[in-house]
Amino acid sequence: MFQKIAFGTFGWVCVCLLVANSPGQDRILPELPQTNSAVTLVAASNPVTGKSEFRYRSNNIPPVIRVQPGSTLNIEYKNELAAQSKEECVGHPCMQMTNLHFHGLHVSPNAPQDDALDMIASPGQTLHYSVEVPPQQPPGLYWYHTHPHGESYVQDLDGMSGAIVVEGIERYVPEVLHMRERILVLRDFVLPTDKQSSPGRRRIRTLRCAHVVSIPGRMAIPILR
Ligand SMILES: [Cu+2]
Repeated sequence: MFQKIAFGTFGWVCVCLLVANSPGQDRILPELPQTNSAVTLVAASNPVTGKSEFRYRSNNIPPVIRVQPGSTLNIEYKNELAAQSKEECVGHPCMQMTNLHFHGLHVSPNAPQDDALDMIASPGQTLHYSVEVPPQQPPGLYWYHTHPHGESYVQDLDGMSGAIVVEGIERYVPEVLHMRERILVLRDFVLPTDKQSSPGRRRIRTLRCAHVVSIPGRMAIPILR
């Protein structure tokens, strides 16, 4: 079990690398798309694997969403998942419902904010989020992921998660003001052999985020949640 988790953590998608020492190392992985304005996010089914994924600007790499404390996060979230799922949720084909949860943000649980119970989109439907980030929201790294009950563990393991950066960390740690930033997102995933495991063991849903700043020749400073 422990080995599987460790492998999953390191074996998946490291979206961005933090090293700045060598110009060549910068090209190992691309920069993540980032946005600080209204976002249109799409839930779609991968035509090859059948797995669920986020689409953003015609790509399937979830963006880093950057917000200021005291601002409003506007997201249009379209469910374009295939009506018939190739995946299994709790013993039956997934129903392809989806929504968003804003992990760690101190925001309202009522629609149109962080309402994971009543805001649900079936295929063909769109949700409109308008999330008011409080002025006292601590700066740092947070994340968003899907949260439809009974289905979210499959969607999250498919990779439907991304980072949220609440700006202003330099007010608390002035040393990072001129440092280079990299966002590191590591996700667990289920190995094929895990299909023989009990449901409890398959529900590994973990995302590790590292908000990283670095300068050439120095060790980076990760800020983990
Ligand atoms: Cu969460």
